[in-house]
Amino acid sequence: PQTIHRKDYAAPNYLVDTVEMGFDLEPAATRVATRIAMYRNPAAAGRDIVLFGEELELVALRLNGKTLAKGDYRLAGHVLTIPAAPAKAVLEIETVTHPDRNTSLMGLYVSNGNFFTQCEAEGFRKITFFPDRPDVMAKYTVMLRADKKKYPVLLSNGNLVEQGNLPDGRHYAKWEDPFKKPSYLFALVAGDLVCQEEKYKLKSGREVLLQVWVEEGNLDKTQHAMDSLKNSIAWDVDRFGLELDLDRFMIVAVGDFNMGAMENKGLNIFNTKYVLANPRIATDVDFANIEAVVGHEYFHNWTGNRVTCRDWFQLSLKEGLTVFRDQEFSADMIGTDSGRAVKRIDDVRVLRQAQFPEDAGPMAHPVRPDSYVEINNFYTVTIYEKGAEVVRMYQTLLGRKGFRKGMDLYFKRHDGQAVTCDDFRAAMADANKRDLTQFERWYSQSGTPQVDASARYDAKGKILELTLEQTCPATPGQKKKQPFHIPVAVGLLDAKGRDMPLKLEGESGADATGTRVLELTKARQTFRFTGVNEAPVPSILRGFSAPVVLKVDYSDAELAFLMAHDSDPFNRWEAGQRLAMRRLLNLTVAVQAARQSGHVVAVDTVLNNIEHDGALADALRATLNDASLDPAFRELALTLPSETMIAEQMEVIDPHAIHIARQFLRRSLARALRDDLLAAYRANRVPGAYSPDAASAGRRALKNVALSYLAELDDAEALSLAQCQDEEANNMTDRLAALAALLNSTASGKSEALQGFYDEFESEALVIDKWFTLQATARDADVNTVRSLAGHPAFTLKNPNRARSLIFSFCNGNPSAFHALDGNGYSFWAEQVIALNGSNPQVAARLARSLDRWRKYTPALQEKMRLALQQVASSPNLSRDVSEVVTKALA
Ligand code: B3K
Ligand code: ZN
Repeated sequence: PQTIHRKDYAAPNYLVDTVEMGFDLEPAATRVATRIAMYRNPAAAGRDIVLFGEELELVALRLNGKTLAKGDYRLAGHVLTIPAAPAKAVLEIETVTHPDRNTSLMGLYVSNGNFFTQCEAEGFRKITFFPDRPDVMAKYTVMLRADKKKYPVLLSNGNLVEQGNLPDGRHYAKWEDPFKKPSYLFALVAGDLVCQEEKYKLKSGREVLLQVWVEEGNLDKTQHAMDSLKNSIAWDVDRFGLELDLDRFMIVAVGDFNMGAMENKGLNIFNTKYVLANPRIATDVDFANIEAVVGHEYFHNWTGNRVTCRDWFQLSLKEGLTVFRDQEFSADMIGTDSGRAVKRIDDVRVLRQAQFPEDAGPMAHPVRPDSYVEINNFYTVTIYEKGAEVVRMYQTLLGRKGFRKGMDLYFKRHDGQAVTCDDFRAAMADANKRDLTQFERWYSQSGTPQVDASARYDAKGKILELTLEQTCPATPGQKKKQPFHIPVAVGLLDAKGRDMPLKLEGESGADATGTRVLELTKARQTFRFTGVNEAPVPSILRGFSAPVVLKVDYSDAELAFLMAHDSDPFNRWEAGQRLAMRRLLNLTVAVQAARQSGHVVAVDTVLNNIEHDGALADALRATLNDASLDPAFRELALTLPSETMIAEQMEVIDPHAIHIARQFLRRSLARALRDDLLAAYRANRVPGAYSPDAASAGRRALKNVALSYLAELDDAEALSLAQCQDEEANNMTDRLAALAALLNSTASGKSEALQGFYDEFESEALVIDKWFTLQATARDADVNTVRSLAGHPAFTLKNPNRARSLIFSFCNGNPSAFHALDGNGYSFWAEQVIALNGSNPQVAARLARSLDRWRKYTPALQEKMRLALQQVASSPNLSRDVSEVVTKALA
């Protein structure tokens, strides 16, 4: 397959004014008539019209009214070229597609009998031939025709301008989108759906119609999405002065969907997982995710749709920015400072768990990549989450007000345009009269920078010298890196744990107490704080002010001190994680040593004999019992770094040793904190009707983490707590937590509990997904468990949510079982990747990434992983998607 390079970007030869489309919707063969009014682009040299089309039957092609004969155009692969075309060209194209055979879920497809589209990134070309690239923006008018009984609802972008009946029981609807848009934002939906709708008054006084469309029977699950939409609309006005520009805004839920959701103009299409919720079927996390994703897609209306990307290398221009916006939205919805901090910690956990490994592996790429084979492989945590961190750094450097000025200038300059990440950076720089030249490296250099910090206190001179040194590891295609522009937020704590005044040498004026943002721009820099009256404990990278790995030599005592006192909640949490990580790594090494000396059976005894760890338990107890702390924060503090996170800290990954070590630490903490955990469990029951608000969710989270620790002890009291909770719970959060605790214990009656759960929720697909995940990630699950679940009548690879619930959950969420020494996990993985490759390349390529880090594992596992990768690489009919992933992994 061919590699596409950013440096080869060329403006399109022709631009498009208007697009008129007519659809005759039939599952087996849908006829599409398209009329494109084009004109030669003065900014381009070429005179050929270049269109893309995939898996289409071309029925007719006319240029300015004249039918084109075979010799008048060239069709090579997916590219249709009309050479030396006139300056103004009206193209009429008739194509036929086969939605019912479309298992890739790109372009026009059928899900549960209804029609849906997904066009980003390059799905529009599966509907018609078109200059399907984001820098071609046009106005669309769409006529939908279909059987009225089967498809009573016909939706597309923009406003409904006409509808009526046709002969033979058919009907039509005509939609007009008043805004120019790139083809990737086109959408249609046709089917038997119902909606919850509301008229909503904007701040400006204009009234808009909001609708959430679902299948009949799901109307009891739309309220939260509707509330989230209204909150999003209000928030974007308050925070960024951005108002909804349409009279009508629709969200539609679909059960078969490759990703989370899609921001089609005025017609957002969502995975049911991010729309449907009520206390019976959705967890607190589901409720929070729905709010975030509804917000995310809505915010795209400005950041992505009104201002879009010039080319797909600029994807983070809209995604990084929009993730940043949804993160801020969710934080503001919680409203409290501690809530904001909890949200920040959650986001950083995702970054570390998923993006740091990506940045250190074979698929590492800059936030603005230089090349790709398949663009769908670049909807990554780097583009999204690291991209959001990059946007956040502007705000950290410029302040909230300065950031807002930059946003205002960005829209003033670029509304209605397709632009680049450089344009965004220029708006931030110009609006604030700042030089952000060096900041560009966050877009062009891949890899996670490391910052080494060391402090030296001069008691005589009352000076604290803080030296920061940055490096960045080599990544594919990038051996040497230049220094980044890194905002490092720091504070200094006195012996009582209070923030000290901060004044850098040579500065005049009042001292700022609290936090200050240092700008690290060189490879090594020393910052000298003056008037520091006692030796402080520095708190560095507060709020995680940059996406870097911070190395500091803290003693255990200093970490415990920061855990107890830091005014910055992020670093307070971070100190606890550092302390826990230290223990976990020591324990892992001890497990390996014990194994080597033949003590396989006596690992526990060996671990019990290594220095007994009171410090961590004491620090966690203090946090657990500190009623002044937000329960949600205490839950995060009590949660140990995941096995994946521990793995990333090791030179050579030994998943089994990690698992044993972490389990050991969980058990010993449970023993040490038993009474406190029981007390926390009891104190944090939430009485009364269920509400997903952050405060209640935080209490449930703390209660349930306490339960999961207690269940490690396998004693009668803990198990009966879980059993009671399973029986009495009035919501899915508590149900699942209880069931997980039981499954991971030695309690009897597990299979009855699972069966009962299944029977109760058989008709709720999203809950059955949870049922599969629960079993795939259970502690005693192995590849045979998963194989037999894959044979369950409710399992199908064709539905992405279901495939993810079982296969992905096992391969990515149960490391010690997946990496079984016999390599059976890897053979299973290879089979599934190959099976998915045939039906849905995008989802297959996601699964293919589970072996990204194979070179970091123990030699025995490495070899087995390499064989599995090769098996996939050499299988026939490999999609571009999967091929790119495994080729890069093996390179
Ligand atoms: N923009 C879409 C993602 C499309 C993915 C295409 N493979 C969802 C989002 O980020 O909002
Ligand atoms: Zn997005």
